[in-house]
Amino acid sequence: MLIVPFLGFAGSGKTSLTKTFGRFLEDEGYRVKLINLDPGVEEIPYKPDFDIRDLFTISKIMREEGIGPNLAMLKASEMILDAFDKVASKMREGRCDFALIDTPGQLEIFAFRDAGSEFMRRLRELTRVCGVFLIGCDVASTVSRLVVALFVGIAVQLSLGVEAIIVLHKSDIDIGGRIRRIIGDEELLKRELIKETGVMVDVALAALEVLSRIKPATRIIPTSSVTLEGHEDLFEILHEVFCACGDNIYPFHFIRDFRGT
Ligand SMILES: Nc1nc2c(ncn2[C@@H]2O[C@H](COP(=O)(O)OP(=O)(O)OP(=O)(O)O)[C@@H](O)[C@H]2O)c(=O)[nH]1
Ligand SMILES: [Mg+2]
Repeated sequence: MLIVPFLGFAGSGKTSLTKTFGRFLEDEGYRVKLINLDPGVEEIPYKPDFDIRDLFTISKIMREEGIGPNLAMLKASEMILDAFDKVASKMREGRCDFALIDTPGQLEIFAFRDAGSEFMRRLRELTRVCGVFLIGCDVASTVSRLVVALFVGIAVQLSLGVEAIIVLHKSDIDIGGRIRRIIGDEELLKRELIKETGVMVDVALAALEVLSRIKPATRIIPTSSVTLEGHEDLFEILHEVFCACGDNIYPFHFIRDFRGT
């Protein structure tokens, strides 16, 4: 079994890609389990095999504890960790090739909290884990934002201790393919970045310097839950991980390089 957590900014398309990629895998003949770990979501467009909302929801925490949504989200991240054994036993039930995990809307409550990295550590003890980090084409309204999003994608992998394939999601709105050209060509990315003005450009340039050290190991796939672009490519990369006997797609050297060890 390969566990695939979908990670990304709020609204980046995690839930949609969990649904369409899950369906894609099933059509390829794989046994797939869909796990919803977002206690804040109102409606999900797929039938989950495990739904954290059966245990608690954000509105229930708010009501019972008399707290606001942000604090409730923080509490929820601990409660998700407490539910680990239930999630694990659901994944182990019957046969399963891919377990796709739809993570909470707010990236930070899962990716940058101890509970999130502990959850991932326990998942890795079960079997192989390879995340998918989504960058929605709608965040790439400026090149500096795109670079910062890429940087966050790497930071999330380091914080969670899990490798992830970065996808440029909602590729159907990348009319003319400008964003995918920029994201796939470091020189073009730099040229477009320095055309922009404002303080974000300096931040993005610094981020780009770090990224250029790790980017050779990173292939970014355009995906869309509308046109289904990229599902095959994503599958191929995950399939390599699925078939690898303990070898992962991305050598962990980039993490070592990043840490300078
Ligand atoms: N054009 C386009 N829109 C998409 C795509 N995938 C998702 N969306 C839209 O983006 C919005 C957010 O999608 P979700 O799948 O709910 O994203 P999410 O990351 O799960 O959102 P949260 O869990 O609330 O953070 C919805 O309006 C989707 O219809 C896509 O591939 N193309
Ligand atoms: Mg969602």
